[in-house]
Amino acid sequence: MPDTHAVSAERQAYYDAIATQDLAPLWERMKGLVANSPRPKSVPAHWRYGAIRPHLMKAGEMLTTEEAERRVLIIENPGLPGQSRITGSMYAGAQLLMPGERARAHRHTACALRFILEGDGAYTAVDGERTNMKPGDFVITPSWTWHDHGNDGAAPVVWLDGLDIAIVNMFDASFSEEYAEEVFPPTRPVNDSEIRYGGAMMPEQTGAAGAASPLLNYRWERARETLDAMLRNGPVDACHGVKLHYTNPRTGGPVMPTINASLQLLPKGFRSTSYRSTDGTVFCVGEGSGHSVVGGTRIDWGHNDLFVVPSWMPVEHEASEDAVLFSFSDRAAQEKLGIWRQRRGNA
Ligand code: GTQ
Repeated sequence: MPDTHAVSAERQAYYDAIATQDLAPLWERMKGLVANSPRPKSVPAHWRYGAIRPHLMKAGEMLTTEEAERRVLIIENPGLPGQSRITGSMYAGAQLLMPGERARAHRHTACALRFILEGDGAYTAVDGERTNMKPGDFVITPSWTWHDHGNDGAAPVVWLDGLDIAIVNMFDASFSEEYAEEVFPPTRPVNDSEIRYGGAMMPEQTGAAGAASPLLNYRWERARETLDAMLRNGPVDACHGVKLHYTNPRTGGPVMPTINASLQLLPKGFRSTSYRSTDGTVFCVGEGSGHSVVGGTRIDWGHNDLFVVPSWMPVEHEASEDAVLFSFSDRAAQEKLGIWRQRRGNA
């Protein structure tokens, strides 16, 4: 962003001359380039599930998954039109699979997460392991893993997709390919990773931990029970209520190298104190209702709604009934780069 001030004719001529050599004066750009604090282009935004769903169902009538490969409505931040981003770094979409449908096998450098919104007949298969998905489950598709989706149930299935596409593209590091067949052949039993890694114990094994969690599905039921028990036992955090981070069981770190995901319980009547962090965050309402004030904008949210808190904007949450918020952000990447910051309270 150029600083806005009058420039003398001599300097303007100089700037025009150096521009022909692909040079530019840092002193005109410094303040915009190296900002004193984050200036996100993304804005606080809210999508009601009731507004997304009819459009998604219409797409279900209009085109098949053979045509679409993935039948997804991109959820795009109004501050970043045409950029397929919900925050500065994250992609989000709402994906629909009708009964009996398949979404063919492919893989890409970008890593993906799913948070299931509706319907319990679908599965995702990752490198040959299927996991059946139920509402509220959190499922990962690590970078460069073959994945296909299918709905064997009787009802439509909808989930939220989150991908680090903008990060991969910022590095100009995107590769993708389609598998020769529609479905990648099963290599392991259904839910195998959950059996091995889902129980807070580690299988005996040698070798270093991979870049992503070996556990593919983090169940809603288990997380929800834990949140309830933590609420009973206390304490409740002033900024976050009761909050759990999904972790890689081998490292205790985030589920994937770039993305951190969390689930938090805001008990009925809870009002959080102001919080801000440098990871612009996507929230999806897993249960209940309430409102959040994001940089001065009030957002009244209900079940399956999505909303965004851009980087460094203060947020306060209030729950009008027991509410559970799923969220994801690029915090994992920022922490690795040593640039992540947070501020609790209004200081
Ligand atoms: O399900 O593999 O929303 O590759 C965007 C890109 C979903 C997927 C998206 C994808 C997928």
